[in-house]
Amino acid sequence: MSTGAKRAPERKSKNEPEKDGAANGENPAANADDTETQAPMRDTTGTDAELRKELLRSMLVQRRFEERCAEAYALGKIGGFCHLYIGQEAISTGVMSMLRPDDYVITAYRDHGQALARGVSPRAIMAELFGKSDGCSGGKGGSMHLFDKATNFLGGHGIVGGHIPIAAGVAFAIKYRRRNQVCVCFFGEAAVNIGAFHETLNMASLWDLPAIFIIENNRYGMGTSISRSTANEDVVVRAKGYRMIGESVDGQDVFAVRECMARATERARKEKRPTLIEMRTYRFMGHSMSDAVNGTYRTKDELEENMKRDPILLLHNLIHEAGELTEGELHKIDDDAKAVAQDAWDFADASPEPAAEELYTDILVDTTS
Ligand SMILES: Cc1ncc(C[n+]2csc(CCOP(=O)(O)OP(=O)(O)O)c2C)c(N)n1
Repeated sequence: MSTGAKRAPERKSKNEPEKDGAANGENPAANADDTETQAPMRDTTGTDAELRKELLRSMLVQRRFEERCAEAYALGKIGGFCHLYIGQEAISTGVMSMLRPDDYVITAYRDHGQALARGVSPRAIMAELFGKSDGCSGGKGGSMHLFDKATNFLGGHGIVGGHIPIAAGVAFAIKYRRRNQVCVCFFGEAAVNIGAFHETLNMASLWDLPAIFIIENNRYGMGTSISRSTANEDVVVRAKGYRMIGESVDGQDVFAVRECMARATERARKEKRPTLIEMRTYRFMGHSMSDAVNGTYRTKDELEENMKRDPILLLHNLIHEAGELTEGELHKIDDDAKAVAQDAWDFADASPEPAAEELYTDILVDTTS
């Protein structure tokens, strides 16, 4: 199986999560070199071979789906903005694997992988990207606005940080109704400088809300590196300002993601306490489909070095070395993932355009009367 990346080297531990999980203001990741040094990936989350296979399948579906998105974009089948998640799949897969179906998920515009991992239909996602009527948002939202009521997937939001307060509202509703669901909110590291992030963390802590705030730190906001935009690169230390537990984990390691999520969901369900988690990752593509892959803001060498820690490759190697699946079985999972993407493409292609009257539905003001 080729994911476009090379085999991951063994790494020594440089950034173990803090023992008690509390942010202490000294996150060693903050000033890490371009490529992190990490302990070899170990499964400490109690998965069995079947679940590990499922985690790999989930990540591969996202990868193969988005490779087809890039192709469809080049062919003009997808228009508007389109941000690929390639390289970050261990986060979506690891997080969703620890949630219940009745939990809530809300995210920013880099949302295809998260929607797929959450269980939104690949057909409905691709149709949405193609702007077709069978899309999960009726073909009117596009890439950045995937919604799905059945899986409690609340978007897909284009304004950086704009959805973070909504997550607190959802968590408030959970608590008000005396339920024990959680609301997971994903955003990039650039959003931690937005005022709404700080206001939300303050209220989530003050009101003991069952929210889990996940910073996907891929180190760049469009073409601006975190070191040029953020006075304190230790993004998770912000939790301390709001008397909240903060953790920083290796986002390329699906088991590290799962472990951290186990603690955060328990805290949210039992104690109704929020958590801020930094998941350290890297995006393998440009910011959006209109950017070059590495651009002028990062070097090809940096990109290639980080691709050695392709999350899919790390899990593939672990499963292979444990002898759980043969090369042939691993290929089969990949072929199946490609078939899912092809099926979604065919479905989206055949789906009709939204009717012209749809211009007047799903809007706040009724202009028809
Ligand atoms: C309030 C606001 N300001 C600026 C933009 C333009 N913009 C779109 S994406 C982006 C970078 C965001 O980076 P990050 O939050 O780290 O997420 P990533 O793209 O890395 O996933 C910016 C500045 C926007 N959409 N919203």
